[in-house]
Amino acid sequence: MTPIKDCIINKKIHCKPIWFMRQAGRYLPEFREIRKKNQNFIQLCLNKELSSEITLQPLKRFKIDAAIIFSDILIVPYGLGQKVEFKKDFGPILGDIDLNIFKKIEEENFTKKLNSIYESLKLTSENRLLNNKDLIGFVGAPWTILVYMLNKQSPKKKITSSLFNNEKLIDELLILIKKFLKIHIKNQVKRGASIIQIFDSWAGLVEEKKISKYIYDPTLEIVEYVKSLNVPAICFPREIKDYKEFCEVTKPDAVNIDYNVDPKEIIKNIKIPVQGGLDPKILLTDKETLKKETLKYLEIFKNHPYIFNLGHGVLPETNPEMVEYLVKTVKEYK
Ligand code: 1CP
Repeated sequence: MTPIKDCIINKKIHCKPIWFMRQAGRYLPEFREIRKKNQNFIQLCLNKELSSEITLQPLKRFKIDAAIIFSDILIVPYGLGQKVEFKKDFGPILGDIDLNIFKKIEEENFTKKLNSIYESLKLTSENRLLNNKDLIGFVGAPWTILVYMLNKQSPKKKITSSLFNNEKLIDELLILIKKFLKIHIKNQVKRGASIIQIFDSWAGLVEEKKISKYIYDPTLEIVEYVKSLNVPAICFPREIKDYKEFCEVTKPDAVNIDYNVDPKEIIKNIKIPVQGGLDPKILLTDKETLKKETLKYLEIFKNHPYIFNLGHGVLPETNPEMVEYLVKTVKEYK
């Protein structure tokens, strides 16, 4: 059994496995080198050799316990037929919503369009660097995908409050999103993903009275689907107000906490395995601070199944040496 599965399934507390959200990406010079020559980000995700190479880059540098497939949560809207582009120094830009187009997409066309990603998973899972390590597949949670599809850009830049006025459109869209997220999950698992992480990066934006409709119900449905494939589901409901309630309702196998929550409160309230928490900005400070903050999480979760990770993705300004130091600190902790 891999160290992460040992933690999630057997609830082992003695080894603290480690991997990072956004562990492959712009902070690595070897990634920037490939990216420079591949301006179209979606096409890069769809290049199975390069995608597999990028997925393995962090494993060549660091003693981490998992690879996460190099792709993006917005590949699902792309597969559905919405235009998706990534503009330099701006982020994603999506095209208009056309339900008539989306409704015509069948499982077979969708799978064909994204087939290189599944091929990349297969290629990566066969690589010897993956020996006794997990290959993490992922999706965006239905709510976060809905936000990007309707807002057509990152809500960090701007969010229009009237976006959620058209309930009929939203209801239809949610059904389609859930259907295709499940297909994407199934395809990833078939080709070698051994864990599925569900990123709800914008969970914190939901109004309290809409939380069941937009977060709890659809997430539970996706978590149950992942479990039905015999693969663990890790949820990351970033900035959700109540992690305890979220875990009780959606029942993931493990939960990734964000850096705004107090880990001491989490340990009191949450029984399932926990992942993450450390503020990625700590990696921009110095080794002493990094060690102190890392040990804080390790001490708090000493007697709890805990997978070391961050409270959000590795920042592009991060020095890879700091990541290496963090891994060393976790691996040497007894
Ligand atoms: O070079 C570049 O400009 C591309 C930067 C980049 C990268 C490396 C983007 C654009 N996506 C990715 C890869 C990616 N995205 C991975 C690969 C695997 C790994 O972790 O190493 C994963 C898991 C994601 C997931 C993802 N994409 C999320 C969820 C996690 C999170 O960070 O909250 C989200 C929200 C996205 C959307 C996205 N993709 C890229 C950008 C710039 C954005 C927008 C982020 C925002 O709205 O602020």
